[in-house]
Amino acid sequence: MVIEEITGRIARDLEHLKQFTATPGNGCTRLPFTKEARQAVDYLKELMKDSGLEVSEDAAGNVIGVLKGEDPDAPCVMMGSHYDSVYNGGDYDGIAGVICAIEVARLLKEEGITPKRNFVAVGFCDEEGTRFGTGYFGSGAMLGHRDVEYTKKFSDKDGVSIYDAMKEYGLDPEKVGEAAWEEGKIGSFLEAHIEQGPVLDAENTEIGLVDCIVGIQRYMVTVNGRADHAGTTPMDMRKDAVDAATKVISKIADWAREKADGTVATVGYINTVPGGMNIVAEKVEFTVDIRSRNNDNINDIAARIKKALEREVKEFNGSFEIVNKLTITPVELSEEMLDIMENGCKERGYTYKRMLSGAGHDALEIGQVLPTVMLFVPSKEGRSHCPVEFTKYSDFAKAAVIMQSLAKELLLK
Ligand code: HGY
Ligand code: MN
Ligand code: MN
Repeated sequence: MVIEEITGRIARDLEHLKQFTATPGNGCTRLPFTKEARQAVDYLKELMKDSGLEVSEDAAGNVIGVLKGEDPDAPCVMMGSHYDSVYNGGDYDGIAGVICAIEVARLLKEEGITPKRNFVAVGFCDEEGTRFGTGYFGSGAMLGHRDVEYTKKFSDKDGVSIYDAMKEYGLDPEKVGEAAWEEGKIGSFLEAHIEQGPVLDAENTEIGLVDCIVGIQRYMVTVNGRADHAGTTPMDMRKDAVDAATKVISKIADWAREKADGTVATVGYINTVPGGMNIVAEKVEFTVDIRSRNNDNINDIAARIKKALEREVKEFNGSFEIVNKLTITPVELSEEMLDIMENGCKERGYTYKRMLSGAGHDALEIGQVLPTVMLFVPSKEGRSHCPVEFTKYSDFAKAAVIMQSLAKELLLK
């Protein structure tokens, strides 16, 4: 199969998937357990079936296609990514990695490879954590890291819990534990993904070989003040949650700038309640997303945020809550598999570089416990998590070819 034909197939599939968004014309919004997720999953199932895979959907909402090996009980080679998106995101984040996995299965079959072990293509649900503020729900469930209590603990902006959203979607959240694979059944995990950053595009490099993924901690902070009249309440009588919260928020970026190792910190969401312009806010909610290759940096910034909150709320005898929504440590990826992919790039004359991933991925969750590797393709001007996100289809074809050669080596061992 020549690269142009592979490019054509990938283009056909990704173009078709673009329509499954809740915000047509304004990027991809495909949140877990929604109509758009259902539409995308149904299409992925069709593609997997047409590619001769054994198709299923698990108790967590992941979609799975199996290319049977001689010994189906041997630890499988799994490849995939997520089919959900952020609000108004791009058309390639996650979903392109799912299509690359299906393309690898197609290429293995067309080459007439009879694998010694199963090759499993997977589309994970809710990697982003956008709807419920968490992350890695599908891949976490597959590893047995998500239970019924977890599904009841987190809710979306409308107060719908993961538990209720799963029920509405047609899943039984009481059975989420059934999505877990028995220990030893997954031998390795491969993920192709857009870089979502500027490095490859700026350096005109075709392939990123990811050797490390940053750790992440995510928090939802609520600062409690007192609702008052904005006009009649003297400044020294206020319990002003916005004043306190913004004094803390304004320091977070500088605390990250002081660090090295790709340390970043983001306040992506701020909300005042009740949100009237002539009301001193009763409370302020804001999120914090802290990442670094060095876990000590993440812990240090989280500790400084808590300390600053204590100091600021003490000023007006207020209070705050800080809920941890995600804690995951940095992961070093498989040198052995990176070397195989590096040889694949050399054989095909693709330019490549080893690099850090500042974005979390299902590979971050799975890499905590299993041999894992990631491959990046360039993002135009490094833009992602926005409608202008763009990657050439021919780049995905290169990713599929490199990953297929890696998968083949692992499947014939
Ligand atoms: O947020 C991330 O790093 C990824 O896009 N889920
Ligand atoms: Mn993303
Ligand atoms: Mn992603």
